Amino acid sequence: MEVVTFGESMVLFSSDKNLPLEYVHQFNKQMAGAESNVAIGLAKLGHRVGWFSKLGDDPFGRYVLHQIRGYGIDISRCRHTGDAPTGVYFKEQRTKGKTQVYYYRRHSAASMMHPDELDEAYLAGFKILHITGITPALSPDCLALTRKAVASARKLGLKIVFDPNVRWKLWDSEEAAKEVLLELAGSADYILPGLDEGELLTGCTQPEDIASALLKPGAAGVVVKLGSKGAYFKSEQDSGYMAPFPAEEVDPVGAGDAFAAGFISGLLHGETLEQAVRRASAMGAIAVSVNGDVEGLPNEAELLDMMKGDQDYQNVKR
Ligand code: KDG
Repeated sequence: MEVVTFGESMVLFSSDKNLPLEYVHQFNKQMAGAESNVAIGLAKLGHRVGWFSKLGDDPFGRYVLHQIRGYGIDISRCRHTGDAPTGVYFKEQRTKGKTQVYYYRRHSAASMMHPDELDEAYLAGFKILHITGITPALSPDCLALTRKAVASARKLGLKIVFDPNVRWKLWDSEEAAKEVLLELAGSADYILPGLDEGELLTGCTQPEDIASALLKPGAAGVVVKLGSKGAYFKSEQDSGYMAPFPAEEVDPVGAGDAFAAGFISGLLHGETLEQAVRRASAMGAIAVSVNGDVEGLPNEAELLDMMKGDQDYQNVKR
């Protein structure tokens, strides 16, 4: 197996209408979750992936599980509980580009994941552990589980890819978020912050300074995601700006997860940091141009076609 990730996946209800939710009468049901988005992105590219969580013993839990299993992702370590429900959230789009989310996930089944339930022997079968800053924000036990998974991965020699994925609705304070996320960044091999997240973690405002501050001795690379402006990457040996792939933005949610999936896929293909960031950027561009977190994600052939076909693409190296 290649990549393992874990976290909360929820049922997402969204509307086709750009209206405040109090005026919406019909909702579309989808499945969402940052870590399962990454797992699905990777599985669609042909990688062998494991994802685990804790789901409620309810119809939504079964729905989430069926969806993820349907992509060929190993869900053998996923747990169920009758003590708490599967999390749910609603997405409100008032105008194009103005999206709000409303979570109904406090005390959800996933927030009850426990460090004692981590199967370390299972982790040993993977090359890469992907984690996000969402899981440690779910509960003290989820924080302990994340810490334990990171420690196990380091012991077992897995590479760790960390996406801070700050979700302010889940943290009590900026200090609490910063402390935990910096700790996790300090244990990761690859760190993929957005510009705002980089600023939160380092106090720096420029991508170059953020990357330098996060690139502790021993980390293999930092990639600062700059949205429609592309990305900045840095390792001990290499650094540069990656121009974005052209994309018409329909739904930005899930773009960071697609970016992470592309990046990890590049690592698994033995690509250089720059090449992996190019793959990541292409995935991000594809994700923003489709409504839904994962619906638009490509298979390997489609991704390569998209990357080849883009004549205007320029990689500006500095
Ligand atoms: O990155 C997309 C996620 O934000 C979405 O799928 C829901 O996992 C989610 C979260 O915690 O917001």
